[in-house]
Amino acid sequence: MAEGRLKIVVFGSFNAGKSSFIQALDSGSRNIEATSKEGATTVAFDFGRLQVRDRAVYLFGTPGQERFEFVREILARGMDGAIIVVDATRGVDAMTRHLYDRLKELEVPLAFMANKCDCPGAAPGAISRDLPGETVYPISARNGENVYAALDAFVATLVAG
Ligand SMILES: Nc1nc2c(ncn2[C@@H]2O[C@H](COP(=O)(O)OP(=O)(O)O)[C@@H](O)[C@H]2O)c(=O)[nH]1
Ligand SMILES: [Mg+2]
Repeated sequence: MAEGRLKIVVFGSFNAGKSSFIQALDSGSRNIEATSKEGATTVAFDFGRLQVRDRAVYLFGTPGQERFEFVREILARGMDGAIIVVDATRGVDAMTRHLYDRLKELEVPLAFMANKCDCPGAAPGAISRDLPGETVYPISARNGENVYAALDAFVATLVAG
């Protein structure tokens, strides 16, 4: 993207908290729904923006379901960084692993958000152990805890790199 702007695409399993994460960062964020020609399938994605470290950060939340691979590919074009949101009460599931493998192939800067850390069963440490060498930020998109700080830290790595 143009100088001063960052496109960050938010991935993760269905229900991990992608929409909530973007909502927590931009209260004016939009959840956009698109209905296919057949009328049956609704594809939803999110768009939010905010200022971080003098950068205009554009956040795109992708649909989590397997069948929306094509939407993820479109949204991922030209991204400066990728975030994978993981439900810390459920851990690294097959979908998370699949997204991680695909993003590793693209060699895009990547960070994980271990979400729902307000829940008693949340285990962000287990997520870190399952993803050796990766950065995992514990957050709660529900109460906003560490959400901005985590994005700020990730943006710092993008700006520095
Ligand atoms: N307790 C808790 N619930 C959350 C949190 N983030 C999201 N949720 C809930 O998890 C569900 C899925 O969240 P959503 O943002 O729609 O997930 P998405 O499918 O990844 O976009 C919703 O019921 C949210 O209210 C969190 O940090 N803590
Ligand atoms: Mg969503």
